[in-house]
Amino acid sequence: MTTRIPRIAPSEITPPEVYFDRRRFLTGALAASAGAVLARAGAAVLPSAAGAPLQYTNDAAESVGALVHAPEQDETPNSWEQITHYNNYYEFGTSKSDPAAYAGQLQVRPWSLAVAGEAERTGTFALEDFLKPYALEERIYRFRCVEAWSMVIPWVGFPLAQLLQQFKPTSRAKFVAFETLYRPSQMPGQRMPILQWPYREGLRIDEAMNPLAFMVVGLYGRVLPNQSGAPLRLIVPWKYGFKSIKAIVRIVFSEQQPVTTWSQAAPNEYGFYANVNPHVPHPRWSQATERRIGAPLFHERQATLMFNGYAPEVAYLYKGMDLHQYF
Ligand SMILES: Nc1nc2c(c(=O)[nH]1)N[C@H]1C(S)=C(S)[C@@H](COP(=O)(O)O)O[C@H]1N2
Ligand SMILES: [Mo]
Repeated sequence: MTTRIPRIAPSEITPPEVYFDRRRFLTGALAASAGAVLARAGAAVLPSAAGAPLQYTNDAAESVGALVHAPEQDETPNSWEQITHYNNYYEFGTSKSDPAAYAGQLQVRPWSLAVAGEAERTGTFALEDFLKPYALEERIYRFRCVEAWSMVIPWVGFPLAQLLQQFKPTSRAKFVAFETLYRPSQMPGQRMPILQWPYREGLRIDEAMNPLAFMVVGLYGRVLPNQSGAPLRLIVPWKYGFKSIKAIVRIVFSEQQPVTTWSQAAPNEYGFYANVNPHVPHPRWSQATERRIGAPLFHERQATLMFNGYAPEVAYLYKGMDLHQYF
């Protein structure tokens, strides 16, 4: 059973302890009265200002709280400050502080998205129209970068599976590919040959249909800041972070496995599948453990979990595949 509870986002950036306390409070206080208010599905409204409060309709604990649970790891969400000041976003530079410093210059309005390829519905859509069909919800996911650091992040968005239901990929579609905006005038990293721009990623259709695959427009109940991938990014919590492409402008359904930026740059280091796997080392470093961002200095590294702790939800996707081959 799903109860939908309207959420009132805090009016300022709130420390995680307070934020999560308030959420528990709201759950109790509003559960009885609020059912009807946002019972209609869809009609996501995305304010244009980064950091503006978002409306969403669930409590994360009800949404996939159970799926997120991995008691062998610390599940305390990272702070807004940590999540938005330690980033990978090479369009703005290769250092972790570059995105927070330079992504503000990117104009994320107006924004349009193209959907193409093997689907019943295709076309180009203004962001506002594109988002209309979806009810936003919150998901608290572990996030694991291939560089062996990790965070816990409260995202706001909608399941990628719902997007597929809207555009109806045909039976020929085996993959879905995503492309980031290419706009060197506002993305200084794109003026340098760091990667082959635009950044591209992709999933198999059955991976995209998994309920954990998530399209993100918000963070901590607020509109996503630019450095986190505004206005729309992907989050695939059981895969290394580079699969979670930011600032998406194009989605293509295809029969062939799409070329992805990192596997093109270094095929021996970054595969198409890129499932988090502590047993398969990266050629230059182990994946057995990870550093949780914000952990106290000299704190022990924590063990990395198979599929980042989401094995019960996603292992079926890879039955019969040699996971050592599909790094
Ligand atoms: N367009 C684009 N998307 C991207 C990247 C990038 O450089 N450009 N970096 C990826 C990598 S390596 C990681 S770990 C995550 C980082 O997301 P975060 O900065 O929100 O933690 O974004 C991914 N998505
Ligand atoms: Mo990453």
